[in-house]
Amino acid sequence: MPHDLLTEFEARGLVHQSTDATALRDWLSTPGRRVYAGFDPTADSLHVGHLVALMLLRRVARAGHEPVALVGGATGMIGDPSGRSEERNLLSPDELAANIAGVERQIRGVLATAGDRVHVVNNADWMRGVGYLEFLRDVGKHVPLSQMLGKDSVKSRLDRDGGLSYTEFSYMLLQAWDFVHLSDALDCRVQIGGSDQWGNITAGIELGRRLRSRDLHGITCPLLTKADGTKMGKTASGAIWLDPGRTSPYRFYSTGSTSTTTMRAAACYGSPKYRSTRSPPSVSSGQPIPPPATRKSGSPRNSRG
Ligand code: 485
Repeated sequence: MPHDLLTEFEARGLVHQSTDATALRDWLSTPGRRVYAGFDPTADSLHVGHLVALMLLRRVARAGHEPVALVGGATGMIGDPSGRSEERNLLSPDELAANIAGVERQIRGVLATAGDRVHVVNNADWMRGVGYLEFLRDVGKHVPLSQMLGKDSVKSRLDRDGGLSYTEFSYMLLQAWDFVHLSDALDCRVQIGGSDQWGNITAGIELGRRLRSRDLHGITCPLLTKADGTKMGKTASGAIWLDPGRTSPYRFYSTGSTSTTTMRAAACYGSPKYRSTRSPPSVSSGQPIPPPATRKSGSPRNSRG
């Protein structure tokens, strides 16, 4: 009997928004359900923000289900505008290939001990060879413009100088199609991601309903934030990479312990009782570590992004 994954995520403070909880629980009450999260190869290493999603995938396996990690070989060619204030530069084919290899290696590494029912897929495998006209007819035709314009990732950029290109605007269609494709190919009906992914996840859910009359589900987790509450990513002050050659283990733990989410995420690893039984890693020298900021709560559930 698998344990209730949604309840566990909630108890750990790892749910920011979700689709209908009753339907989700019902779907996850049967073992062996596939749950996916996607990772775009924007660098040759993942960073600590991605680790939160990878740990959720490990929990998916522990709960008796099958994690699906998607490497965005196709979406990485475009670049997700979600949570970004500026247009991205396109990566060269060589950069992309190196990034895909690095990201895939790390994903496999983190999920290596998550059991033998781990799936690692690359959306280039089903997007390569899809023609533009075919995509417009089969996918674009079923997505109302009003829905696309209503997404935060689009609205926030349209209001700014520079706006966003048609290419980045179209990104959500690719991710939406991935979800439908994975529901066809693997019967994968649950997608997880950070809170910035809600718009893309719900675009897939709506497409699944329109194209397949199928119920797809989504869960987002809070974004990893720094002690000052801002998003922890590839910032000017430097990302916290998973590649030990980029961020040493020493720096990883000393910086990570200033983040409440990292500590919560770290607590997720060891505890059977949904509570941390470990103290954060201690540092014997170097900069003193400021106390973590308290988490802001009260974010809405089930609202549209
Ligand atoms: O079908 C999919 C194709 C691509 C993606 C997801 C599903 C990637 C997604 N659009 C994305 O950009 N994710 C970010 C990334 O890859 O860096 C981060 C999110 C973060 C968390 C993490 O991936 O910003 O919230 O979801 C795993």
